[in-house]
Amino acid sequence: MSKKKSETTLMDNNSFTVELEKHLRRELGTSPKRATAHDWWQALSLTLRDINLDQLQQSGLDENQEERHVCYLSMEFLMGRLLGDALMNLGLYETAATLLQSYGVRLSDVLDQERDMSLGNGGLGRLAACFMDSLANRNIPATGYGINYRYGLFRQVFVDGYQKEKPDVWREFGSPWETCRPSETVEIGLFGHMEMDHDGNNRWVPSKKLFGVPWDITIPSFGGQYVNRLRLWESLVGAYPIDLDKYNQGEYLEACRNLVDGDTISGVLYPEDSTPQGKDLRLIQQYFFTACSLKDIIRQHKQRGLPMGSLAKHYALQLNDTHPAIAIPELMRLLMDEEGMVWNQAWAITQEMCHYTNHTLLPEALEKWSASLLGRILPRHLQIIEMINYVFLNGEAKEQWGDNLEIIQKVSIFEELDNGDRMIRMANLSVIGSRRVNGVAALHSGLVKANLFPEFDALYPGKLVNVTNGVTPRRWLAHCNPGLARLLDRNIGTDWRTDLDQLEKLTPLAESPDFLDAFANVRFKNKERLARLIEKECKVTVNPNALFDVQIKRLHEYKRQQLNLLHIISLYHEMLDNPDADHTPRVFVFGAKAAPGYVLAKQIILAINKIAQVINNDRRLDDRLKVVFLPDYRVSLAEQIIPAADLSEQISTAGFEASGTGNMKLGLNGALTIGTLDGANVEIAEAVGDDNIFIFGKTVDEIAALQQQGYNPYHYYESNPVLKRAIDSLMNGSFCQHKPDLLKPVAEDLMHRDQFMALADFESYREAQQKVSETFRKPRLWWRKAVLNTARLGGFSSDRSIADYAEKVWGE
Ligand code: Z16
Repeated sequence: MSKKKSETTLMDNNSFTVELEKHLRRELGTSPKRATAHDWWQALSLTLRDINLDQLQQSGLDENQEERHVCYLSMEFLMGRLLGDALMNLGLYETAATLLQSYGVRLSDVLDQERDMSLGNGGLGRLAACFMDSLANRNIPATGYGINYRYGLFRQVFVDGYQKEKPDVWREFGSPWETCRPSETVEIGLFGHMEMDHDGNNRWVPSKKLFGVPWDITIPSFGGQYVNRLRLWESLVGAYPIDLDKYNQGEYLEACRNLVDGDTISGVLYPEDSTPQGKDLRLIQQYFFTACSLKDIIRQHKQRGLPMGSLAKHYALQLNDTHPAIAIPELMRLLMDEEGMVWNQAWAITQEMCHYTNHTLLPEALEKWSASLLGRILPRHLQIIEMINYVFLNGEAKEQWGDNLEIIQKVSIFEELDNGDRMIRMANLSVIGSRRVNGVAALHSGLVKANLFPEFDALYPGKLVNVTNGVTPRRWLAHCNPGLARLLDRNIGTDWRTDLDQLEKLTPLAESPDFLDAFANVRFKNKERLARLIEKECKVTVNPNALFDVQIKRLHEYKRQQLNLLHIISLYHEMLDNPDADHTPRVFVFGAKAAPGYVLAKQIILAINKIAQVINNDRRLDDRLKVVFLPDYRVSLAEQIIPAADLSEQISTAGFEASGTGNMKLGLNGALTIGTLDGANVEIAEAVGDDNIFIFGKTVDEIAALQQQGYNPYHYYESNPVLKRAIDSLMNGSFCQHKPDLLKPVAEDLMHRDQFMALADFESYREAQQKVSETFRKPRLWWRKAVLNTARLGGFSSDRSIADYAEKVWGE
């Protein structure tokens, strides 16, 4: 391949056809004439994977020897589908469409064959995927390290309005995107005990061995020139996991035990978003992928002939939340026990290599492991953590705070329980062991400093920083919204894909009626497309001229889907009271999965579904109000909803949503935001201007003050007749005549507990929603605001986030 040719596309049409047909014949044993849509999907994916693998050899590996390699450690990578994005990145979309057409096959049908790669829960996992994309686009040599779960996040179906979980069978017969690298298998230990060797040193003798087999996925930049790698570990117990002694004694089931155990570790993703469960299998998963990744890094470093002392100079570890925080004691163990370093040298390297991203302030979401549990699985690591804590408390901490017991107890890695056990605070360990700690939005990072880690901020000035999240414009604009992409190309050129600040050029066009019409036209087509999907999935007919009001995110009390629901009920009542008034037609769209054990979240799903059923079938409304809950919300579904959203619901209680990233995706595609001053909403409001966003609700300070004085939701219920009527209708069975008590738990929680103060923000929310309705009735005004949203959100590209990490976190 010549350099010149590779500047436009990496492969010409003829070679592409040849490669594709070769895969059809040799990998799938079929031919273009007989191939099914699924065969075409596999063959196309393999062809693109090959192009990426060729480029991978030329990127990161030989060049950039001097540049620091970024290792992004994450339990979750929510990649979604890969083919459409890859075709776009490699400039082969049209080529593929035309070629398939010549065989009478539609590319869209082929793309639909792909199952989402749902190896993540929500924001944190999708952020990791966007960051992989942006690292490649910034030409930063990087590897994403994670787990090759056999089953990703459960598939969601509704039965009588209840959420039911089904297994996510995403790669039953392998995935064309994954390449196994058995020769780079690593071995790790678990359990066992400590022994004293003849030099008086402690030695860990693990009683279990576990193998990690790497599966690689290529991550191309836009244009395909630069390629990085995502490396996901699969667990295996032993190269030959059948116990032959037992086998020979006829104990076949026992003989296969290791097979089962090996499969279990990387078997399934834990489905909790921001509520860790503290189960030992989860800790083993965390250690498994972290230890495999560190072994892999050290092996590469040695292969390059570099001395261990320079490890931190060549590698930066980014810990995505505390899930991989066991990397800190594991790195210490490797450097001391395996490489023979003394404590201080190992600690200096560890502290220079590690960087930790915090994604939440919710106390229940901060990971803590029981010391006895951790000590049973990883005895050596417990010792090292104790030593880290000892050195810290008797050194830096003592110097700073003397004998101030209250502070010492707060900054200690260990929390002493009344029952005698101790809990290991993984966040404290991560802050102490890292060079930088970052929050994910300006407001959040401020709260991390002021409320979560004020002592650490005082002790380590400059360690705590902010890097505001971002989203990749390749997937979340160019690929998911081709209509808007074409409109942008015609009006501001094509560079926005890799330089999202170019969107600023749209600002003057917001004053052009022709442009506004064209913009609205693109949006109308997207809404028609979503309407068809809603018809198919929910059997509900919606009017594409209505306002599409969208809330898509995990179901969580703090995200307040309940607040949205209360507003919907109040609109319903208003329409029934004044059937002849000129109501703005609305379609409410929900997408959300609840953690299987989160009872209240599941009840909220049930409530939305039941209310939807009543409203959608009420003839009196003249189709002016519809509510749909699209099942199985996931990346590929988000790609269809987002380009069609008019209003983006970002209504969390101020101070609880660390950043949010859906807010960025929706705004970029031209939705207006209705939101609280929480997470990245604050920066979004600054960027788009107060006139182009609907802000409501209590601020962080007001919420804190209310909490302080003792929050009483019943007071709001009693004193607001609209609110009272909405909650009463949940209580009295208006939405489920034959089971009148069904939605009571949701109503009762709101009236008597309401942990996230939905009732306190209800009136302000309703007023903001009234402004939304009024504005939507003036299309010119509405679309002008929408265009300005797109124009001013360029700063929320994950390319910018990665540039910030390079500068503020991994750099000097
Ligand atoms: C998660 O997705 C997030 C936080 C967390 O503690 C655990 C999980 Cl699985 C989310 C935040 O809730 C969200 O505000 C943020 O935008 C996202 O992480 C990425 O930073």
